[in-house]
Amino acid sequence: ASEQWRWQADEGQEIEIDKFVGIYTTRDTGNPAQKASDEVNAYAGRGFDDMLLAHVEAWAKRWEDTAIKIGGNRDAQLWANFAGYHLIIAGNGFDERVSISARTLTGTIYKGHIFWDADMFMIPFFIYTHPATARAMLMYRYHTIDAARQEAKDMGAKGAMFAWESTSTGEEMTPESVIAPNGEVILILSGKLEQHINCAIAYGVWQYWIATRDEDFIVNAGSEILIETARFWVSRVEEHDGIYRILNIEGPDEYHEIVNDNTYTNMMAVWNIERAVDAINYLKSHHPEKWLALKEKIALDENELIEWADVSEHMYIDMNHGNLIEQFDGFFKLKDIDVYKFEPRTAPLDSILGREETAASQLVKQADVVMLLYLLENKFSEDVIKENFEYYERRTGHGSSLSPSMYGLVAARLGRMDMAMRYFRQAAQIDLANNMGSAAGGVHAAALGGLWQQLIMGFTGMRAEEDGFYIDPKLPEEWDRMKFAFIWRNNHIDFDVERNKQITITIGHANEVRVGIYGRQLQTLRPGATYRSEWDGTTWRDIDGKGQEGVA
Ligand code: IFM
Repeated sequence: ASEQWRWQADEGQEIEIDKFVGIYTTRDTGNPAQKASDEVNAYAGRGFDDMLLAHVEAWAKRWEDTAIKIGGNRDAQLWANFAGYHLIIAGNGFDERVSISARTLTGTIYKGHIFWDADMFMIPFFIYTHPATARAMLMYRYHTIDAARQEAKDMGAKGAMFAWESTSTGEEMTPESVIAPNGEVILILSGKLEQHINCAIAYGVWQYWIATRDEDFIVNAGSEILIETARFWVSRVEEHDGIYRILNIEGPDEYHEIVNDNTYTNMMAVWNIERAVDAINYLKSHHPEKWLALKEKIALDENELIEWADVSEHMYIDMNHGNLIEQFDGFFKLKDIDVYKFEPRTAPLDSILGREETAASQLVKQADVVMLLYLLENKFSEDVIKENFEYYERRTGHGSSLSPSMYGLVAARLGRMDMAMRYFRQAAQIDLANNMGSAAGGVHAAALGGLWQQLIMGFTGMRAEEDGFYIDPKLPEEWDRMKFAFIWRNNHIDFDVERNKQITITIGHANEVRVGIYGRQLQTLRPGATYRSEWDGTTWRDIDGKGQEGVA
């Protein structure tokens, strides 16, 4: 679109031009030109200053629910702001037909395709800062579920298998191969094998449901996603001597393709089935007529649930290596490696070793077992978490931008603050210092979402559960304070953590919330009140409202 203006300019005269642009497409309305022009005229009538003010106010409101203030470390503050800003501008709570691609709209790598990056790494940020955007992203999955059902059918399976890389239709868009700089044709198997994306989508649905209690969503969309993805897993497993196995699969670690029983996938699949059962029970007890309608819509015979229970109970989970979890069957037989022996290095470890040697070694590309230690923390003892973290940390090359923040998060929960800070810096500098050399292709949005998760789920130790949420702040030594906010079930909650001193929690006016120090009982905190917890030298004391403002 171009326009020309002509006028007779007098010497010294100032001319100011305000340009208003409206964009609509036939996706939005039957007559996009008319709609765009009506909108432009309406805004132009308000004038530029008025619009600028509205824009500033909208940002201020958004920042109130998002901003994290870090005292004592200016760099960390800038990194947190950068992550929040980029995620905010990438999300669109008004459009359920799109989600956020791996590099947002800032670059062309991955061609705007949507990966598990959106559901596992970015959606948590939106759930707690702008639930409408999280909902729209999940509804994108719901609107593309027919393509996922077709994919499952084409594989001879039941239920729905979501695409590893998708666009507006939900069909599989992962390229089948790429040509390496040396001319070698490299097959890309992730489109066929990284089926753990189903669990990431289920995870997004469940986290959103826990944090928002959005009945309309769980009843009319979320349950169907949980059930159809669970159904896929039940038909995907193979039974061998009473044990269910998932063969020929790829977990998050993309250096090892076509493996058997990737523990991450097996355990998350069981989790997926269990949450689907929870959703069914919820529908049955709270919305029985909706349950009957859904059952009919997806032709689900309740006898299927007997098989679901059997698969959940008898899925193959490695228990042959003491506290250590084998990433997949045979992983421990691969050649051992210590990534620290290659430091300092500038090239990714898989290019130093070459593809074949990498695949034959225990070099891990990105958080795989370590993701489990975070996502399914309740399933493991502290010793199991520590031992596995240490084992995999020495064997992970962080060849994916999704990795450092997850290691940083688990390190923070374990109180390994120097290491947590090192990973936090590494994750933050992927775009800001181009430390992976790929920033020109666009911002690494999953790393930005991961950075937020490291801050909230890692450094402040937030754990969301069905009955309420827990916190357990452990701040790096150089930070004296961290202020942050998030939304829990419609309520804006402010936190002010003074390192090893005091936590102040101010509850918004919407409703009461159940909050606890991690490892202790949940307590009921009243709307509009302020509570505190003090550091006793080793741990946080129970949250105390007595004598505090707003609490009787
Ligand atoms: O989804 C990721 C994957 O886990 C690692 N390779 C890049 C993808 C897109 O960011």
